[in-house]
Amino acid sequence: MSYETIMLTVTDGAYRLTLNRPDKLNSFNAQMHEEVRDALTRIEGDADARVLLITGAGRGFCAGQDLGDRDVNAGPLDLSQGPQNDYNPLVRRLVALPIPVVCAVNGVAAGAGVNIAAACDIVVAKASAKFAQAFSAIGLVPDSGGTYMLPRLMGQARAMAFTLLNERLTAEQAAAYGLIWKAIPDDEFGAEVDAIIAKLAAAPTFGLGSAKRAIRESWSSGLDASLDRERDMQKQCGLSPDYREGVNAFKEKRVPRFTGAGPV
Ligand code: LHQ
Repeated sequence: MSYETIMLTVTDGAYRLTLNRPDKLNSFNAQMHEEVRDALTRIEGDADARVLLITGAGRGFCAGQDLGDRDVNAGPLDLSQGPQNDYNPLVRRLVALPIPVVCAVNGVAAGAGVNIAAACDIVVAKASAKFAQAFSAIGLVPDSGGTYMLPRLMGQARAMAFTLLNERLTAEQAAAYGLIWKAIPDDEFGAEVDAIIAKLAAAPTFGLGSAKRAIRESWSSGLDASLDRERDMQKQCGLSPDYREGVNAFKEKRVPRFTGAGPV
């Protein structure tokens, strides 16, 4: 499939997916959902994938659903279709990807745009970027996992006020609240994102993917189950060539050369 609403590149296992409807602040329409689905299928099927970056073209990251896509005056609409067919599978796939997913919030994020970012593993934002939950302004409930991720990341008091008041957060606030990893000065943003992606593309991917899964699964389990999960995952990681390479490189005081592979 060739893409019109996204861009997808891959170099040395580092995928970069750019939402590309800048005149609509990269809001999602049906075509964009279809193209993102196709891109994720490609990435999921690539055993050499090491990291995925999601970002936006132009001055925005993503303004959520394209509000021009539906005629709200044409009769009752079934809004469960968007979450069911598009947003829920997207969030589930990002969370399940066995590689780190980095979100580079290059400008305003609103509605599902915030919650898709929150579903990614590492989120950085341009210092000038803003975050707006937006749903409450049009009488909707946050979807795309917002009611799950936001209270866990920010705490309920902040998640609730962010949602109900629809106040815009600056990137600095978002970082201070735990919604994102960090805000980066605008003029350093591209270089720092590149450095994060380069680091993750050269990392022991199986171990990172295991850590991602262990942290995410801890949200729905207790300490005992988490300890058991860590034990079982450590067994698998210990059988990976990257474990041996990491220890050998440490002892030999050299830079490790990781392949990303799992147990062999
Ligand atoms: C847009 C949009 C947009 C179209 C800006 N659509 N054009 C799931 C399931 C089912 C149904 C509903 O939705 C969902 C998930 C959702 O995400 S619902 C929430 C949808 N998103 C919003 O409600 C956000 C609406 N946008 C905004 O509040 C503001 O535009 C933000 C805060 C994103 C940016 O504000 P500004 O920086 O002041 O920019 P702007 O408002 O001037 O927008 C720039 C252009 O982008 C403008 O077009 P124009 O032709 O006038 O330059 C906007 O119309 C367009 N745009 N968001 N979601």
